[in-house]
Amino acid sequence: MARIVTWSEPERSTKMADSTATKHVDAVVIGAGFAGMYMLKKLRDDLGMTTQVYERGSGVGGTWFWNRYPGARCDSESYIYCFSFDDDLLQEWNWSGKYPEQPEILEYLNHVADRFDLRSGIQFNTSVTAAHFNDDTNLWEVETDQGDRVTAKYVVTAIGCISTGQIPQIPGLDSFQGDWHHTGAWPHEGVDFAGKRVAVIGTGSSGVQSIPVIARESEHLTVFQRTPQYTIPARHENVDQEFLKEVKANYTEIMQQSKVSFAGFPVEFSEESALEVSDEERRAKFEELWELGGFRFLFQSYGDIAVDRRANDTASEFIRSKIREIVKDPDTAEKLLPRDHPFGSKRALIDTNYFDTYNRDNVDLVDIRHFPIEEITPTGLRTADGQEYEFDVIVFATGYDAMTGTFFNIDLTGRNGVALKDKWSEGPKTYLGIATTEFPNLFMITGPGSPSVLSNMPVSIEQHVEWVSDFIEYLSERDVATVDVTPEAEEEWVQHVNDVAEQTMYMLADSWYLGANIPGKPRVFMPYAGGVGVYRERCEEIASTDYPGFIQSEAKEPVLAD
Ligand code: NA7
Repeated sequence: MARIVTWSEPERSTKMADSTATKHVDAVVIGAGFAGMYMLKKLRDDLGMTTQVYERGSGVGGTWFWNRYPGARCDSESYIYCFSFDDDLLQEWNWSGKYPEQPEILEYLNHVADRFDLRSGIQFNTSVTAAHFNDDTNLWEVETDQGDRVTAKYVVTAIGCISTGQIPQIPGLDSFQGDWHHTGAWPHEGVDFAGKRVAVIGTGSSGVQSIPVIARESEHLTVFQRTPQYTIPARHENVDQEFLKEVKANYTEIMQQSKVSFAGFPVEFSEESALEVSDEERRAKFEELWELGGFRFLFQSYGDIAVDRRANDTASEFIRSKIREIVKDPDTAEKLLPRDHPFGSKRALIDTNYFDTYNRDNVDLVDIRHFPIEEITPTGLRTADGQEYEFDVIVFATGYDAMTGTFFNIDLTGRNGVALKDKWSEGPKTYLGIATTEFPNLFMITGPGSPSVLSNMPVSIEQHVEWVSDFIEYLSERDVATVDVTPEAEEEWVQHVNDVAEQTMYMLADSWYLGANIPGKPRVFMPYAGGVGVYRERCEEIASTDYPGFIQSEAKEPVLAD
């Protein structure tokens, strides 16, 4: 079992609510990141429902509240990594970074919270610990770690897809005399690396973003790499103000294009085949996109690199050639070459000076694929080949129990006391990634089975929030007591999610998309790879035909708990 990172803050409130008092609201929303904030606005302000949001952090922001590690930034360009529901908001906010850094995104979300008076609807420093559906009252009974007891007709989970950090179960961590941190629970005051010997374990997004910065700030950095990565230069810079002006003049169309696109970005995907052009032509295109930087390399090179192994090999080999070109020491370059999975089968990465960092004198790379870390010692760590390393700080960039981990941290039970953890023991099962059988009136924002992590998140979040709030409005107008997913609809959707994934490269890597990073987690592809636009169309069709796949039960007199 992996160790789960405990998320806490020194300023966390110790005040407990009066545990005997139960209040009632129409809806409880869990989480105050992009999803919970917009859900609050829709339910409270647009539908006029009584709504309570609980948020474990002391501020809004979700992922962007917690991920304060050096170099943390978004891989979507800033002009498209934002809400689109309010034209004035779109026009008034000015991004400074092309790829927004964590502080700037958090500032944006705080601005949104102020602008729509969202803080008044959120109880901070509060984790929801349990939510039980009561079959007699048709209400959810929600409990928090601050002693709150609340009943609600609806529960909406806005808990994030990548929000439960994992630290591998390596013996000895408690004996380590230096400091250690997980990238997703980074101290607010920052970490001073000056003069320190630092280890970074993990080379996913968080590792690739933080390694170049920590290398600059520390005396010495050792990177422990299990799987080498394909990563494309981001070519980060300040936002071009002329470009921003043009974006603002065309925001409606840009946002509309994103909503119907494949991945939530306003770009055309290439439909050309990598196998139908000459080697010179292909190389020239790869070079051009490598220079332009960002996800263009994935989206705008050749359509078949995501689905055809031979086409993919051409891109994978190009990136390996770039690594050999950039990294001066041939042994280090060799260790950095990704060979065991195709490009794009794990989360695609973009970086700022990642491979260059290995040319620094104060940086070493240790390949732990064959000799894993065996023990954390009081002074550092030891690998399975007997090598001992000494550190002042260890950074765990070791990822998350993605998509389901945060659900399982809540004692969530549905009809007849069925636990979500049991229901999903062989992998998450949902209808549209929004609802799951036996859990009536519970809606998930970007749950497993929706495009979520395969897309530009704010676009997917907005689509879910709007779909769910439209559905709640529809149910309220008809005085429906409970809405349940039919087992057939769920089965059919789960099958569809699997069928689509089978046609992609995603099945060819040990990734967190498949739960492969968590020992014992069922190997099931969790997000929906069919594309944002196709998915939206399906959701809209369901909404416009009285929600097939859902059973709407007759209203009965609401019975409030004592
Ligand atoms: P990721 O992408 O899950 O990366 C975690 C990294 O940690 C990855 O390189 C893992 O190697 C490595 N890892 C995990 N467990 C171990 C153990 N036991 N020993 C050694 N190395 C290990 O998490 P990130 O935080 O970087 O990114 C999460 C998402 O946030 C990202 O995809 C974006 O969507 C934003 P592995 O590849 O599993 O061999």
